[in-house]
Amino acid sequence: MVSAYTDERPGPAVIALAVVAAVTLVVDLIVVVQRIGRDDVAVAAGLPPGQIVFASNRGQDLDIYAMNSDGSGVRQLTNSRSADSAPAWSPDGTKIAFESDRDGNKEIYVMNADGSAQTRLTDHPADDVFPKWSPDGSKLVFSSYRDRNFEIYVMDADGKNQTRLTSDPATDLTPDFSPDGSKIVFQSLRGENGDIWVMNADGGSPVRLTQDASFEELPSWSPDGTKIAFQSNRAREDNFDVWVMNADGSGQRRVTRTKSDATAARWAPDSSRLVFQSNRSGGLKILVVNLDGTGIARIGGGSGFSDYVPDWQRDPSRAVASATTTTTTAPTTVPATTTTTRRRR
Ligand SMILES: [Ca+2]
Ligand SMILES: [Ca+2]
Ligand SMILES: [Ca+2]
Repeated sequence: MVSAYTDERPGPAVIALAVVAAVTLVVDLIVVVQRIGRDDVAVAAGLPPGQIVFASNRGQDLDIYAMNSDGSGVRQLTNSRSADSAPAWSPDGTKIAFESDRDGNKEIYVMNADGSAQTRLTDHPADDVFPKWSPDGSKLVFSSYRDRNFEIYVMDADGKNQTRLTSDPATDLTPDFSPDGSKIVFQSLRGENGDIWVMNADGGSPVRLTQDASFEELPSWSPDGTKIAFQSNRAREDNFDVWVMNADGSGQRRVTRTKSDATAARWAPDSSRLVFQSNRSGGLKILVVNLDGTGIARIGGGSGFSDYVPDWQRDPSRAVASATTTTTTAPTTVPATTTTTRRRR
């Protein structure tokens, strides 16, 4: 199963694999120790306001948290014994859509910004993943495997009228609306490797925006509508960086030049910079970067756990009222080393 943004859940223990995993972990730890000190980054300051919602394994498993854009006020929003991930702010900042396998397979859920009223929107045995809101908040676009390959679907924000927008045997994933609501950008493997495509909001007139033999994934449309961020390994095999292009596909340029993967980029509410995840300091951290690649800094985070898939609240006037600040506890799961499915050419 392709999952471009969450780690695979562990299967049954196999002794031989466990030995290999243990050796790999030791090697990884040595690499991490070597990197700490030379590859860490400053703590972010002076960023645009607004809450950043993200997934983290800092508790017992993968749950959804929110924090201020300076990393303060971390609050745990979900606490299920399952993997809750891919959180997405509603445009008005009052709700968060997310995916979870709490009911046996991945479904789309929505909750209030304080974590209350968690409600399932999809109900299908196949995986339903990666929700994103329409600009008016009336619809959610997501990916579903219900057709035996991933297709892009749209539904009303209450889960009604689930409608398929793509129809291609290739994997179609990770959609995101344009800010004017007229188009949807997504990643597709139609070209044998991942590329970024855009289509009309009704699924018509799909156009391929990237033409590179590497993997282009996880597109995110800027709030001002002019640009699309994505991740690509075209610069170096097996290392993903954040890239940005104009909304018509022109002007593709690399933003990050990190030693390890920089992935899952989303935009600051003023389109001035990007928030993304990177394992550059051992365990995934949430970082910010200016569009010209300068100003890389860390938001929140800590040692011994990973923070994933950030999404920046676009209406910062909607601060979350309930501020039950969580205490960071020792992790009980091994931090994932990457959230990007490795698919080699
Ligand atoms: Ca499902
Ligand atoms: Ca498909
Ligand atoms: Ca490509």
